[in-house]
Amino acid sequence: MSDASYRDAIFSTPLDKVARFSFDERVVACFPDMIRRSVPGYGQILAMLGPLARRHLRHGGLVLDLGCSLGASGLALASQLPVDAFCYVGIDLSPAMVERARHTLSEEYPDHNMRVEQGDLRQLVFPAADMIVINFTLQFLDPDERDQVLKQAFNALSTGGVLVLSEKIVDADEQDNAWLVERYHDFKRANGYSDLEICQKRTALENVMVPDSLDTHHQRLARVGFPRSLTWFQYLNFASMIAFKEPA
Ligand code: GEK
Repeated sequence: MSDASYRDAIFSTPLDKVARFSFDERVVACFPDMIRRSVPGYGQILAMLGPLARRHLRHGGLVLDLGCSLGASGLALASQLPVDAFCYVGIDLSPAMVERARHTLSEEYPDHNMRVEQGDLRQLVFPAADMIVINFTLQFLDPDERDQVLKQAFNALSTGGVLVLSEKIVDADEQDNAWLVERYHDFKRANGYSDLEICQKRTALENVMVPDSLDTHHQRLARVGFPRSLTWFQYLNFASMIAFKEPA
């Protein structure tokens, strides 16, 4: 596959039947463009990973990136931290994502200790880590499977370690939620998506991506063992949280 990142035009023509969204070769080819134009705050969240690692990672500690796609978190960390500051392991279910992520990381940062493995984070035995990043991936798991994955993340973290969890969210208040969704569609239009693309993508993601409210997230984080968590970033209906595994 070529290294070029194409413009996302997957839903630009009318489709008789909109298929369920999947992370296949077509999506991989335009993924950097798609996520940048579809996720408010994506770049800002990535840009904060360096400062968060500087604050919470011990020297040379492991950053585990679950649902890493093309390894954007690894690239962001490598652009900000020296070679010996951290190790990075990315995990993703999609073989097409993994293949391309491996290629990009080794091309762009050959001297950093970063690798990507194909795997299902619902079945993974998590390695011990100092920082775990789950950016926009928990939302793709069945809601019943989310506790178990976060419990594993909690168990895998060293004391003093942190989980960074970024997600699309729903607002519990129906009126506020509707307003946020409308402004999100404005955000997508401003980034060049047509009404047809917005509508067809929405259909494709129905039942594939099921967002929770911020309250549900923080309650889940507490339930699996994190004594403290907070929302450090929100842009419309997209948010990033940090959960701390502190000494008892
Ligand atoms: C980024 N974090 O660029 N196990 C492992 N991976 C999975 C699973 C699973 N069970 N289910 C879905 N995925 C990235 C962006 S994208 C978000 C994450 C989006 C993977 C899936 O293959 C895809 O690569 C990723 O989760 C979600 O910072 O596309 O909105």
